[in-house]
Amino acid sequence: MEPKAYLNLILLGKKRAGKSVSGNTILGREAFISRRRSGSVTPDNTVESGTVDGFPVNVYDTPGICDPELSEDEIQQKIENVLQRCESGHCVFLLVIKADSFTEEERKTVEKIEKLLGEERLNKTWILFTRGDELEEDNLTIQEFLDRNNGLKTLVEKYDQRYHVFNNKKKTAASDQARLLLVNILQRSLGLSGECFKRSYRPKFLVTNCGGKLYLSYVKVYYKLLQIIY
Ligand SMILES: Nc1nc2c(ncn2[C@@H]2O[C@H](COP(=O)(O)OP(=O)(O)OP(=O)(O)O)[C@@H](O)[C@H]2O)c(=O)[nH]1
Ligand SMILES: [Mg+2]
Repeated sequence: MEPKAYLNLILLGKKRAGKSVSGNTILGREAFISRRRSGSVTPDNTVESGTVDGFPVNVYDTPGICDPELSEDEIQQKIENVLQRCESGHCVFLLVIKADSFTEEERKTVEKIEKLLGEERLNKTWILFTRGDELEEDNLTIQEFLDRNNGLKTLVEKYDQRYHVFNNKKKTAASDQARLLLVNILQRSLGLSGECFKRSYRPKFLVTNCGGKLYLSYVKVYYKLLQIIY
């Protein structure tokens, strides 16, 4: 039976940014194909369904912007197709960017995606940084990393701090990472800050489980009751 409440997550970004592998982290399985060596992999839109901690999601993987194997027009067409297709449900767009230097090419890629998305969808867009493992290796928190990268810091500010970091190499923690992403998204979608949750809505026993299962269950209840996500 088609679940009543589900979330469409649409992965967009430059080629090799880590879209497919991030989709795998979200779904907790090898749903999308990726390749280690250079060269683009995802030639077409693909959708895979699953759950994050019991919460139903559809994950849309898309071809990378700047993919040399596809013309700009082809890529644009494919992305427009996916945007039309997914919007029968609640959508969150994930702009996948490597937590690395933000080159001019990357900046232009972001601009292209923003143009394709259009003003309204930008409010439902999150930046998903990949390569959290490399930040860890460099002993950098995401905040320290952003402080050293003006371009990305400005971008994150533009998105009103709607960002999340994935370490796609850490398969063992995939479900925790996916759950935290979803909690962040649902919390923001419901317009509830952590503080507001703590003070007004959350019964005392939930306070100690802020990022954990109970917290997500609680958000889920709200989600189901209110059906107001976007
Ligand atoms: N170290 C590290 N590597 C990552 C991470 N995420 C993705 N990668 C690597 O980046 C490469 C590209 O990942 P994909 O998921 O295939 O990238 P994509 O954006 O789907 O690429 P296209 O489909 O070609 O546009 C692969 O070698 C991944 O293993 C991460 O968090 N850490
Ligand atoms: Mg891919």
